Amino acid sequence: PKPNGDSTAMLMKSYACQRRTPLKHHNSFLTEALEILAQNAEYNDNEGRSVAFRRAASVLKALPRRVRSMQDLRWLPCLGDHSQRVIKEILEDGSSREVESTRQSEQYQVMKALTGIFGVGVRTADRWFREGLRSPDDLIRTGQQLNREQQAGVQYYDDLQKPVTKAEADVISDMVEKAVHAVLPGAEIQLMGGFRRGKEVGHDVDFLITHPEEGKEEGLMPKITNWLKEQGLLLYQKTTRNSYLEKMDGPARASSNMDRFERCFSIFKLQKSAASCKSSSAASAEDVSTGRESEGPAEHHPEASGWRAVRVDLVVSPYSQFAFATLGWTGSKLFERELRRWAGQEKHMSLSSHALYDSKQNLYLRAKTEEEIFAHLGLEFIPPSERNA
Ligand code: DGT
Ligand code: MG
Repeated sequence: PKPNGDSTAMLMKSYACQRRTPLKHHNSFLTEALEILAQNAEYNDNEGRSVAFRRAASVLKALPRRVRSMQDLRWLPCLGDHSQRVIKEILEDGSSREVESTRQSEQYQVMKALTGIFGVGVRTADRWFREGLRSPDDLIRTGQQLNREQQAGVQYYDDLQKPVTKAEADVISDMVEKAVHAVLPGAEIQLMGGFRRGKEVGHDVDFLITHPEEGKEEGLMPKITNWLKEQGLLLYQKTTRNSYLEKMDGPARASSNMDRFERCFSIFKLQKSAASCKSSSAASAEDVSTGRESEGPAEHHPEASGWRAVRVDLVVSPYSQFAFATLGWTGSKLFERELRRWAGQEKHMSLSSHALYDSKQNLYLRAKTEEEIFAHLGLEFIPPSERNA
């Protein structure tokens, strides 16, 4: 007879989109370690290795109990040799030498700091690292050429490093709702990303905006951003235009991870008194009333001012694509990746945030809800709170 734990392990499905992954789980002592190796592989431009570690971590997140021995892992999918070695060492010695030396390495720490700047990707960070640059301050000191996005990233670095709380996300939601309804009554706004999955903090706040009358959403983004600018609520924004055309982009492009909605990468100015009156000191509340926040971003001292900068992503979707956009913007990133892999490898379909294309039938499968998309894909519906793969 098999010990109790084996039955859950044997039933563990191999695609993350077939499993329920809660936000809080029992194995963060292992998943954090594996995710450091995944992150490091990303910094070294090794996507395959990175995904392998992330898939291994994700399987452990779905387990109903803490892993105590290698026996517990016997029947689990997605655990490669390397991940197993790391897990074994942590179970036996309390930590993994490879993980600890990665965590301590200069390259890992510098890449983390530099890619942590809004507008800086792995490639740019890696070039700067090889040129001897170590921190956002070094970029300013050495007079690096920065684009507008990176300038904002450096300028608001300290604020943007601080996690955004759910309370702050709720205040931003109210601001976005006000802006959208001022320029297009009847539009619908949905909080996306990590907060839709139940996270208590995030690195940004993501919103999806649509209107039940198809076509009404066209040209909406500039109106929203103009309204926000007039109210003095925007510190930075860059809008990219919607460039999705079904005929041209259709199946070939549908599986690509970047979507083509009208999208605004922005930085909001959030009054601290609004969201964090519980946690902020009386002194910072006073700063607001004495108008010290109007000193302007160039002299922004996060601790002293009455406001903070928050990264906000706005996406506008036509109503007919709203279900796909909702599914695509809820995450987690690994869950999304696994959905697309499942669609392609198991169903001969391509899924994007715009559409689902069935290559066998040569047609687009319509959907009004996320539930319908899971059904098209032959998957059991997984609610957002269990997509924390
Ligand atoms: P966070 O913000 O770090 O707390 O965590 P998330 O899960 O909110 O991650 P985030 O904000 O980077 O992205 C939210 C979700 O939106 C993510 O799970 C996948 C999706 N997403 C992000 N960027 C793109 C994109 O360019 N295209 C598509 N289709 N989806 C994206
Ligand atoms: Mg997010």
